[in-house]
Order: sequence, then C-alpha cells, then structure tokens
Amino acid sequence: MLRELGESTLARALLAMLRHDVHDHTEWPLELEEFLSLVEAAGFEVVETILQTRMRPHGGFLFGRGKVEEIAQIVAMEDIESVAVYNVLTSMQKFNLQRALGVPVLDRYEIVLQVFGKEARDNVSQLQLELAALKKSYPYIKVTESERLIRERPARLGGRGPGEYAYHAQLRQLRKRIAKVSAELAQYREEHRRRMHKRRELDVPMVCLVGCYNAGKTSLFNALTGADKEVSDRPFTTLASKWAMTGNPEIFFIDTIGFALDLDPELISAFQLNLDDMRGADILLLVVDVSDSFQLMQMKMRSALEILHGTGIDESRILIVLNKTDLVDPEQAAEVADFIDATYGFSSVLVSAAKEWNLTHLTDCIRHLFEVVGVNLVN
Ligand SMILES: Nc1nc2c(ncn2[C@@H]2O[C@H](COP(=O)(O)OP(=O)(O)O)[C@@H](O)[C@H]2O)c(=O)[nH]1
Ligand SMILES: [Mg+2]
Repeated sequence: MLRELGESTLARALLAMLRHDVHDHTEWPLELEEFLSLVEAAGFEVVETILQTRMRPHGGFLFGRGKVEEIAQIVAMEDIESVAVYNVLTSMQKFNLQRALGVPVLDRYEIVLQVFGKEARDNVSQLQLELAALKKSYPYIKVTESERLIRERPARLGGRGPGEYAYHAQLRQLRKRIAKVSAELAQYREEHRRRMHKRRELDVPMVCLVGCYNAGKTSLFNALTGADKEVSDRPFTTLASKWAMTGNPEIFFIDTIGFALDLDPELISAFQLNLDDMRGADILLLVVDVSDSFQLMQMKMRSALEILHGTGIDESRILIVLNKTDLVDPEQAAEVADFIDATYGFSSVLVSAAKEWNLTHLTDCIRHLFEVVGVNLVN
C-alpha cells in the first residue's frame, strides 16, 4: 500500500500478542492496552493488532505457523516496518520470526528498553540500559550466527571459514563489552553505596517513592519536597533516582524509576542502582493511580509488589498512596482504599499530588510508619 504524503512519519508497526491463558478473559485486553501505549512511546504508530490464543506457545515461532503466515501477509500489504510482540521471545523465536516476516521484530523487553533509551541522559542509566541490551543481544547473536554458519557449511571444505572466525571475534567483543560495562557499573554502585552510607550517618530517615510509570511519583515527590522535576505522561521519565530533603520533619525523599506491567526479571536486574535506593530506604511509598480501572490498578499493584518482593523489601515498610483522587468520585476512592486495606493488609492514604490534597495526612502516616519500623525522627 502506498503511503499518502503528509501522513505520520512514525514507523508503522504491527502489534502481536499470544494469549496462553485461555481462561483469562479480562486481563489480556488491559495488558494489550498498556503494551500499546509503550509501543507508541517507543516511537511507533500501531496500525494493526493481531491476537492468537494458543495454550502452548510454538517453540520456534511463538505463534502457530498459520498465524505467522497471516502476519507476513499483513506486513507486506500494510507496509509494516516493525512487529512488536507482547510476549518475551527466545532468541530462536525472534530469529525465525524476523526471517519469516522480513522486518525487525521487537519483544516487550526490547520495547521497554527502547522507551527507557529515549529518556536516559545520565551515565548510570545509559550504562544500565546498555547492559540490559547486551544481555539480550548476546544469545541472539549466537543463534543468528550459528544458523548462518550451518547454512553455509556445506559449501566449505571443513575447518573454520572466515565467517566463523568473525563470529567468534564478535562474541568475544560482546563479552568484553559486557565485562567492561559491568565493571563500570560496579564502581558506580560502590560510590552510590558510599553516598547512601553518608546520608544514613546524618540520621535522616529515607522514603523512596515507587510504583508503575505515570502513577504520579514525580508529581508527589515535587509536592512533598518543593523540588521541581520534570513531570510527564511519557513512561520512564525518571531513570536515575533523585533525592531531596525536607525539614520538619527531616526526611530524604527519593524519586526513582517507574515499573511497567510484567517487566522481565532480567531487565529489572539491570537497574541495580535504582533497586539499591529501594532497598536502602526506611519506608516505601507505593504510588498507585486511583483513576485507572479497578482491575488495571490491581494488576499494576501486583506487578509492583512482585518486584519489591523480589528485591527483598519487607512488606511492613510499604505504605500505599492512592494518587489522583481529584479525578475520581470521593466515594469510589474511599471504597478502593477500604478494599486495599482489607485485601492486601496495607494501610493506604488517598491524595492528589496535582492539587496537593491530603499531603499533611500523608506526612502523618509516614511518621506513624516510621514509628512502627523503629525509625527516629528529628524535627
Ligand atoms: N489529575 C491528576 N494528575 C496527576 C496527579 N499526579 C500526577 N498527575 C499526572 O500524571 C502524569 C504522570 O505524572 P508523573 O509524576 O510524571 O508520574 P511518574 O511516572 O509516576 O513519575 C502527569 O501528566 C501528571 O501531571 C494528580 O494527583 N492528579
Ligand atoms: Mg517519574
């Protein structure tokens, strides 16, 4: 299909998802919608969406062969430039899909990386991102190159051909780069730990804001500390953590990276410096967008709690902050708060960071939780 002049210059993407839980009828549309906003934030215009329901993912292609052919036809007819897959692909699946479709295929891991990459301006974030990308590309290069060598082998007369040497050299290069980036990050991490230790010696308690992107962490951070950081509805504007101290009571607030639904553990593990901030804080405010649908809100909470749990954070140190109450009916907000208190056993506070509603009460709740976890405050 020919594109009209003046049409969007964003790369045209097809979005594909494999649903393997055939009993789930309500979560996948929300997951797909969240993914769509990520793909758009990564700089694509989504022009087609393909869904397949299949109990067992195809080992080689993720999708069944018939579905792959259908996607290939749409890619050709609709002038699609990239395919974004919701599911995390194995290197083999990515390789096979790219060969079958003839366009780049990016999975959720890579889409998130691409979005992160747009925002990463500081050194630490860039290195953490590079490490996450390298971890993904190393096995992929192994697969693509070994496939290529197998195809070329019959033409050769035994022994290693030049292609094979180049392949091993490329892998060696990648391993060297991974080692170098890891070493640099280890240094930054050490320095970061020293700095945290110094702050700890000041005896000022630390509160870290966590939650999914767009929940309003940075807005709340600004409202609580009077800082003026960029607030955005683009995902992941905050990569490296930011610190600010308040007086009366003296508290260090830390604004850190946002989570997304179902983040890959490998990807999360690349952001150790941000995780250190979460681990090092005395308490954590899990900021939740109360204007999301009830189900999406719970899915996001679950995702965030899983990450915090995996990071070794004790649940007793978490306070749930239900933000954006200005966007919902007060009764509805109160019901959500009651539900969360009853279901998850966390205390929650209703606030609006934008309108600065209920922040004094939030500070009281923070003081109370400090007492519970045994932190002394200096006024
Ligand atoms: N209506 C309303 N919008 C808010 C509130 N808090 C944040 N926002 C908006 O939500 C979006 C994301 O906010 P941000 O603080 O960047 O979220 P973060 O990704 O969690 O740091 C921005 O467009 C904010 O203006 C709030 O209390 N009420
Ligand atoms: Mg932010």
